[in-house]
Amino acid sequence: MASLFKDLSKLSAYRDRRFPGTQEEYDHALQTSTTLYIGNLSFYTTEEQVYELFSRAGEIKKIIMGLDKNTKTPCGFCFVLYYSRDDAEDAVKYISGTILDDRPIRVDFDWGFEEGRQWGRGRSGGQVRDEYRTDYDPDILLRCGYGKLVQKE
Ligand code: GTA
Repeated sequence: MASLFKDLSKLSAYRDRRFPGTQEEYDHALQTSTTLYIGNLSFYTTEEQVYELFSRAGEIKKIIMGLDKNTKTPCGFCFVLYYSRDDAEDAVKYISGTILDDRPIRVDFDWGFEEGRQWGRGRSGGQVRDEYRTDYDPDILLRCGYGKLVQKE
C-alpha cells in the first residue's frame, strides 16, 4: 500500500536544531526512519506501559525513556524504535492522540535516536517546552513552567 506520509509537510512540525546534517538529509531521515518521538507523557508513565501500547502497531526494537538531565527521572517523553517503517507509520496514524495516564500523547516521526538525545534540554533539566508552560497541567508539581509561576505568586 502507498504511504500516506509522502507529503513532507505532514511528517512533522518539529525540527531538531541539533541534527548534524543538511535539511535534505533531515527530510530523508524523517521519511525513512523507524524511530518515533512520543511527547506529552505523564512523568509517571512507565516503559512497560509504553511497550504495551506501542506493540499494538508492531514489534518494538527498543524504547528509550526521556530523562531529566539533573534528576535522571522521566520527564514526559520517550523514543520508540520499531523494526519496520510500516509499523512506525501505523503508530503515528492510530496511536497519536491516545489517552495514556489521562494525557493525550503525541506521536511524531523522528530522525533517529543517538546517545544524548534522551536528556531534557531545558535549563532546569527537563524539556524545553515545559519551561514555557502557563497552562494548568495535572503534573503541575513536576512540569516546571507552571511551577515557576506558582513560586512567583
Ligand atoms: N521528533 O516534537 C518533537 C520533539 N520534541 C519536542 C523534542 N524532541 C522531539 N523529537 C521529535 N519531535 O532529543 C526531542 C529532542 C531531544 C529530546 C528533548 O526530545 O530532539 P527538548 O524538548 O528538551 O528540547 O528535547 P528541544 O526539542 O530542543 O526544544 P524545542 O521544543 O524544539 O525548543 C527549541 C527552542 O524554541 C528553545 O531554545 C526555546 O527557546 C524555544 N521555545 C520552545 N518552546 C517555546 C515556547 N512555548 N515559547 C517560546 N519559545 C519556545
